[in-house]
Amino acid sequence: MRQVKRALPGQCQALLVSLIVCAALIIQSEQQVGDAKAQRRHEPIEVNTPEAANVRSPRSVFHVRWNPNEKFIVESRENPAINSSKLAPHPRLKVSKNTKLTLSPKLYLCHDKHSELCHNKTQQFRQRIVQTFEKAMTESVNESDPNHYNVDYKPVFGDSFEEQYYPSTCLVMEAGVRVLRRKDEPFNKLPFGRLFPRQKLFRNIRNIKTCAIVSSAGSLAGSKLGRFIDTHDIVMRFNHAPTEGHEVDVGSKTTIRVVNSQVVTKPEFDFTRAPIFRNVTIAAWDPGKYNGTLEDWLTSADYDLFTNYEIYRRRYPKSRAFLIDPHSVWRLWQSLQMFAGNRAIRRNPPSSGFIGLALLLPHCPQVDFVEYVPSTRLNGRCHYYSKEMNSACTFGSWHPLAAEKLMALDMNMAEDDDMSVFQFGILRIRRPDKLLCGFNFFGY
Ligand code: NCC
Repeated sequence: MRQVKRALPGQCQALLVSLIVCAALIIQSEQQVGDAKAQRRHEPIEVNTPEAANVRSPRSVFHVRWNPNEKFIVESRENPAINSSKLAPHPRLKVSKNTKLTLSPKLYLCHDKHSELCHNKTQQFRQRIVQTFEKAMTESVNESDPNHYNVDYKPVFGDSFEEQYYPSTCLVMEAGVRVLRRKDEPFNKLPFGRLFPRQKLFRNIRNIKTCAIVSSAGSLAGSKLGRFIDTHDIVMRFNHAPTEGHEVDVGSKTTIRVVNSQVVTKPEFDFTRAPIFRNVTIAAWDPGKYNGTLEDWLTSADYDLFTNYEIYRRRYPKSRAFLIDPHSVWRLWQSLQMFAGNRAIRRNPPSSGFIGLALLLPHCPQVDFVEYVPSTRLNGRCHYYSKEMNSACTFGSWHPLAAEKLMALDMNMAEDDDMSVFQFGILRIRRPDKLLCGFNFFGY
């Protein structure tokens, strides 16, 4: 859980009362669930290093302090990440950085989860990863944030909080990330809206027990997590990330692909014909502007995904291809900013990975997010399917990726907690109990 400190003006007293009731409910609920993880968060980290002495017991990952004596593990250079004449100039590329990994993750690798040495190595690795995310967050906003999307964020509660406790999973759920439906305005009046499938996003939702989200991170290479991934009822992948030739590491089952509008639009991805986009559910997204209407979006999407979406849907009328509601993408951004509290996050949409998590969580009691928060397999590669070395893909340069991953880490409920995340690469997120959430911050 997260803690935000601000001043409290008088007009919010009623709100405060409901907050206190809710906080009591939350605490009670947590106790009922017997959440051992929450307890562990309040215990001091037992790491036998000088740095560890400086680290306060974290209430959330945001409360682990950056230690200025520790060498920052990622070097940044301002070269573009991709140098391809095929790609149109776009702000996403302009701010990309080529970053080189200088940490040696292998030093922290271990498997004996019962040994103290392994426990300590894992805690040290966690610390370095969290510090890197923290540093990336503080660097991210001022230097190169042109506010391309006209983000005009006003904190939902203004400066009205003394203290606020709210589980991160609830914040994600309340963003209500969703796909557009035929009945949604203005699509109910437009011929384009009739292209949306009548079916729901997932079939037989009651039978869904476990879901895997497979990040495209380079650290999946050599992981041998394929069999584990394939045991899940739903497997989510991103963009054009392949399974063929990588089955041992990433599995072969795909239920849904979340694809960004570049992938839908650019000829090199061949969205309307490539086999990789067939016989799976597709959830395509484009952010539009922060306060833009859906009508605006239809004419000013970042990349015009509508044309290829229409071709695809007409060519395969039985397909399950959906468009994600861009308003819900920005609500997710707001959830992320609320989690970050008074630390401004980058004013660009979340990555497909985080959007995918928010889309899936309401449908799935347990989500295993694979190699999203990097494990000791971290190798500096951008993707498991390419040789490009670029740590910015992992630590963020354009999306508010560092904040996303800190928030995801805050949601982790894996049994072995840090061992699971940092040694095995699996972060487990449980859908929160309805009693725990229900604030409806966004009132949509
Ligand atoms: O790289 P990308 O992401 O397709 O990765 C999918 C999701 O996996 C997680 N990821 C990826 C690499 C890495 N080292 N660590 C990770 O955690 C992220 O959650 C990511 O969202 C995207 O989010 O859609 C993105 O798409 C690419 C690119 O458009 C597509 O791969 C198609 O080429 C973007 N790269 C560029 O625009 C240059 C990337 O910024 C975001």
